[in-house]
Amino acid sequence: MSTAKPRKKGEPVRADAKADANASDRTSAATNRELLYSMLLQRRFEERVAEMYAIGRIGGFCHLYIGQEAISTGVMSLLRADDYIITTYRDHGQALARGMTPRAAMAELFGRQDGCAKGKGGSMHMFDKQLGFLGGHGIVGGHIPIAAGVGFAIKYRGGDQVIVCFMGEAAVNNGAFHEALNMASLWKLPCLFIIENNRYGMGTALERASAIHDIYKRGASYDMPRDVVDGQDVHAVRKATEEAIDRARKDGTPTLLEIRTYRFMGHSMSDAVSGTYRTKEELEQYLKRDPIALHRQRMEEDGEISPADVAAMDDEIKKIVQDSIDFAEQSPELPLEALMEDILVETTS
Ligand SMILES: Cc1ncc(C[n+]2csc(CCOP(=O)(O)OP(=O)(O)O)c2C)c(N)n1
Ligand SMILES: [Mg+2]
Repeated sequence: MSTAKPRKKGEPVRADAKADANASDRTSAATNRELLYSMLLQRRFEERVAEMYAIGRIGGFCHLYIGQEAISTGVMSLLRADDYIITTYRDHGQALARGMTPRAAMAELFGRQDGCAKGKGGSMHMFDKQLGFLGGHGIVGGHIPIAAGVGFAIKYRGGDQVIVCFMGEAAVNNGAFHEALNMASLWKLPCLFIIENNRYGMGTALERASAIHDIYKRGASYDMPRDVVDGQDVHAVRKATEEAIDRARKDGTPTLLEIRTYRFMGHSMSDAVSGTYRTKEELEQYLKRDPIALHRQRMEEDGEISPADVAAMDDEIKKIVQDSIDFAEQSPELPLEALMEDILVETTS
C-alpha cells in the first residue's frame, strides 16, 4: 500500500496530474492520489479560512467553495501550464488546484504583501499571471466576455492553448453570457465555458430565475457542443473536460459544460448555511455526495489507498495550511505608497 507523498512546506499542489494520457477512463492510482490531495487541500484550506474570517483576520467578502472541489481539481488536472483560467469570486479552490501556493493564497486573504496580488485583491480577486490564472472577478457574468477575448488572442497568435471560464448558474441570464458565447462559436475561439450549477445564486433558486432549467441546452442557441456533468464525481468532470479540451485545441471549437454541484456552505461568510432559502434536509441529502468522500471511498475499494494513508495525507495538508496562516500573519502590509502601483501596465506598442 502506498503512503502519502512527502511535500515541502508551501509547495504548490501539482496542477497537471497527467501520469497517464487520456486519463479520464483509466486513471492511475498515482493520479487518483493527486486528485485526492488537491481536493483535500482546498477543503482544509477553506475550513481554516472560515475560522480566520470569524476571528477577523480576513476582511471583506468571502465565498467558500466547499462541496465543489471535484470541479476545480478535475478541470485543472487536465490543463497545460500555458493554458488560461478565468473565474468568479468563488476562487480560492480553483487557485489552489491550479498550483497557487497556500502561502500566496492565504497572504492574499489576509491582505498582506506576500499575497498573489500583494494583498490588493483579497478573497474575490486571486490572480497569478505565471499560472495563467486571470482572476477572480466580482461582477456576475462580467468576466465571460474577457474569456472570449483571451480565446481570440490565443487564436490571433496561432497558439493551441485553451481558456477555461468558470461561472455560476446565475450568470447565464446576463447579456454578457449570450454575447460572449455567440462570438466564441462564430469565431471558433478555444474557450471552455463551465457553469458550476450549485442551484442557487445567493438565495435565489435556479427555477425561480431561469426559463430553462437544463442550462447546458443553451449551447444549442450558439451551435456549441454541450454536456451535463456530475460535479461530485471528479472522474466525470475529467472525462467531459478532456473531450472539450481536445476539441478546443484541434480546431478552436468552444464547449459549454453544465456541471451540477452543490455548495455545502452559505453563499458567503455572512449567509446562513441552511434554513432560509434552502432546507436542512436538502443540504443533508447533498452532503451524502461529498466529492472528497466519494473519491476516497472508490480509492479504498480499489485498494489504492488505506485509511491510514488518508490520515497521513490529511495531517500533512493540515500542517501546510497552518504554515500558510503563520506565513500570512508575519507578512507585512504593503506601504501606503504602493497603493497607486500596478494600476496601469505600460506597453511599448
Ligand atoms: C452584475 C451583478 N449582479 C449582482 C451581483 C450580486 N451577486 C453576487 S454573487 C451573486 C449570485 C451569483 O450566483 P451564481 O452565479 O450562481 O454563483 P455562485 O455564487 O452560486 O457560485 C449575485 C447576484 C453581482 N455581483 N454582479
Ligand atoms: Mg450558483
